[in-house]
Formats: sequence, structure tokens, C-alpha cells
Amino acid sequence: MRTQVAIIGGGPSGLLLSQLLNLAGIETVVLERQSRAHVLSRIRAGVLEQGTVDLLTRAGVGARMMREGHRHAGCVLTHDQQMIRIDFAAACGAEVMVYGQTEVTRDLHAAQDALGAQHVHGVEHVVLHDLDSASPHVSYVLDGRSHRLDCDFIAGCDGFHGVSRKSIPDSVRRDYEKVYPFGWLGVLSETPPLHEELIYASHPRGFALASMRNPMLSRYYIQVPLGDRPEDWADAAFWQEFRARMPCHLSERLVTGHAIEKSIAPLRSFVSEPMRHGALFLCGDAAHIVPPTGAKGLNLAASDVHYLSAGLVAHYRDSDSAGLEGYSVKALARVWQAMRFSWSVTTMMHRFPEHSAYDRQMQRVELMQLASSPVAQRLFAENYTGLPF
Ligand code: RFL
Ligand code: PHB
Repeated sequence: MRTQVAIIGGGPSGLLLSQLLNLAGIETVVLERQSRAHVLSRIRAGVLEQGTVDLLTRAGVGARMMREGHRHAGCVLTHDQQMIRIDFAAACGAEVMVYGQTEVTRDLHAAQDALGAQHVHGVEHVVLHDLDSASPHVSYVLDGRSHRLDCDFIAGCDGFHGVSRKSIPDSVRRDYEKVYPFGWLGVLSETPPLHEELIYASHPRGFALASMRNPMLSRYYIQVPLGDRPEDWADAAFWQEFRARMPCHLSERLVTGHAIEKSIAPLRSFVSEPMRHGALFLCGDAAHIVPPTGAKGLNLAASDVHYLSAGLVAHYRDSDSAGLEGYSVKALARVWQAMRFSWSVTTMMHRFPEHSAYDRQMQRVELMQLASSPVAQRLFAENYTGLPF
């Protein structure tokens, strides 16, 4: 089999890249390890930056998002009982869209089906070959049979645990990593959201987040120690802990219910440089991971895909390879900005086992500065709603 761009991974990065390239008349084949149903069962991101919304609209998958998504003009940070509202609209004139990653993925699948795009699910033993040459190829096994996919370029969209990044030689690759000493326990419940905006809570017992998907679907998280397992947390224990970390006047009206999904994600910051090696281009979680506190992961995947798709379209349409040449530098500049923001919000809002009373005072005054300084609010709002791409 032959294609122009082989895309490894059919998560949001791979699907969106395939969609944008197909719309521009560039052939792709998406190779995904899991079934569609499995990809759609992963409950992840919920907040889209305006740039991501615009890109999804350009990709022809904006209609349902515009109908069913919810625009948020602010969010709330709490410190014990104190509520600090960041008014995005007033601080920087921007907004975010609350629309789940599951729905984005569903919309992309439907659009790809409509275009007749090629997707192969259930692939195993994916290996990338001849990345330094002008004729790379991908080998894989499907239903016990070996296959070969020849291509011009390979897009590594296979997430943090994929094979693409690891195909870049150690002598070329530089990894930067920070592992946090806690994870987030997430619960999805068919209950009305606690508040009309997201609430990021800093509390002596640990961080908590009240998010949502729609008026009858809430997404809640609490910081938990590394090593905790979802089965260690009965629903009642989760609700008790979540309630304790929210300001009292909000906890009093929390509607609890059965957890229809419960999972734990460890928190990590990770960047792999460069994001290009020969014919291979990395996008999204394959190249970088942010702790979810800044709501940046999916949005960074979108900006990578924007830069790469523009580079590939210019290459094929105008024989102009400048975009591809500059891809890694351009994408990484934005990645590092989002890394800094995600790291700083994570550091400000969580309980760290090693923190002293002094460190906790530093967290407190940082939040107090956000409460009182329009400049600090603007900086937060600009980063949260997304730097331009
Ligand atoms: P994904 O989603 O991991 O998809 C990669 C795909 O590649 C497949 N794959 C392979 N396929 C073929 N061969 C192989 N060898 C393969 N190895 C892997 C996988 O099966 C998978 O389908 O990466 P992608 O596409 O780059 O998308 C990234 C986003 O999923 C991720 O950044 C976000 O979910 C992060 N994130 C958030 N981002 C936001 O922008 N806003 C948020 O509010 C937000 N909240 C979150 C989050 C991530 C979370 N978790 C669980 C880590 C909240 C949480 C709790
Ligand atoms: C979510 O709704 O899953 C969500 C929202 C904001 C975050 C992280 C996760 O910062």
C-alpha cells in the first residue's frame, strides 16, 4: 500500500491532521492500535481554546460543537473559602469552549467517514523505517498478517506511549521531564455541575477541580497520592473528599451520584526535542505532556497539527518546504509557553508532600496576587484561553 502521509495514531492529533490534509487533497492512512470504541471511551480533555475551536471549524467539524458546546467567559480559583474569579472576557477579550474530547473525536470520525478517509484499526507491531531517506515506510501486523505502507512522510500522533518518538535515535533526541508526586482521580457523573464555571480549588487537603460536559454531566477531579488506585475510592469516599476541598457554600449544594467513569492519571511534564527527524514529524502527546491543570494538552495537539498541516499543504501545493523545515522550532516555542503555564498553575494549586510552611505561603500569596492584580489576571487569562497560533 502507498500513501502520501502515514499517520500513526488515531487520537485527536491523528484524526485532525488526517481531516485537514484530506480536505486539501493530500492522501493519508491512519494506523490506530485500538478499536474506535476504545478510543471513544477515554474520558479526557474538556476545555478548548478559541484557536482550537477555529481550527476544528476550518476542518469542517465545528457544527455540533457550536450547538452543544458551552462558552465560558471566566473560571474560578478558590483558596480555602475564598473565590477568585478570573474574567477572561474583561482581562483579555477571549473565551474558551467546554466541549469534551470524546465529542471532538466522535465528530472527527464522522467527518473522516464522510470523506472516505482510510483508517486501519487494531494494528500491532508498528515499526517506522528509513526515516533518513526520501522513501520511508511503515510496517505493521493486522490480524496476524504483515503489511507495508510506503509514504512520503510519517506523522507520529501516537501519544506518550507510542512508537514514533522512540524511533528518533537517542543521539538526536533530548527529553525533558518532570514527574509530580501525585495524580488526579477523575469521576464522571450524570448530575448537574456544581457551578456554571470551572472551579480550581486549592485546599490544605489537596487540589480539586469541578468541571462539566453538559447540564446533566459533571466531571470532577481530586488530587490523590501516587499509588492510589480507582478501586481504592468508593463513590462515597470520593464525594466526601471532593466536598471537603470546595468552599462550604458550594459543597452544600453539590449533587452527588453514581460515578459512571472513574480513573487516575499521574501528573507529568514532558518535552521531547526535536519534533522532526527526517521524514518523521511528531504531534501532540507523542512529543509532549502537560499536567492537566492548565487544560493545555489537547490544545497543544491542535496547534502542532495546525503548523504541520500548513507545512505539508505548502509542500505539496507550492513546492515550498519552509513550513516543514521550521515545524519543530515553531511548534516547540508554543509548547514551552504552555509547559510554563501548566507547571506554574500546578505548582500554585496542589499540595506537595515536600512543601514547607514557607512554600505554602508562596502559593497563598501567588493566589492573592491573582485575586488583586489586573495584570496577573490578564497574564493568567491570556495563557488559559490560549496564546495565538
Ligand atoms: P492520544 O489521545 O494519546 O492518542 C494517541 C493515539 O495513538 C494510539 N497509539 C498507537 N497507534 C498505533 N500504533 C501504536 N504503536 C500506538 N501507540 C499508541 C493510541 O491508541 C491513541 O489512540 O494523543 P493525541 O492524539 O496527541 O491527543 C492528546 C490528548 O489526548 C491529550 O493531550 C489531552 O487529553 C490532555 N488533557 C487535556 N487537554 C486539554 O487541552 N484540555 C483539558 O481540559 C485536558 N484535560 C487531559 C485532561 C488529559 C487527561 N489525562 C487522562 C491524561 C484531563 C486528563 C485527566
Ligand atoms: C475536564 O473537564 O476534564 C478538565 C477541565 C479543565 C482542566 C482539566 C480537565 O484543567
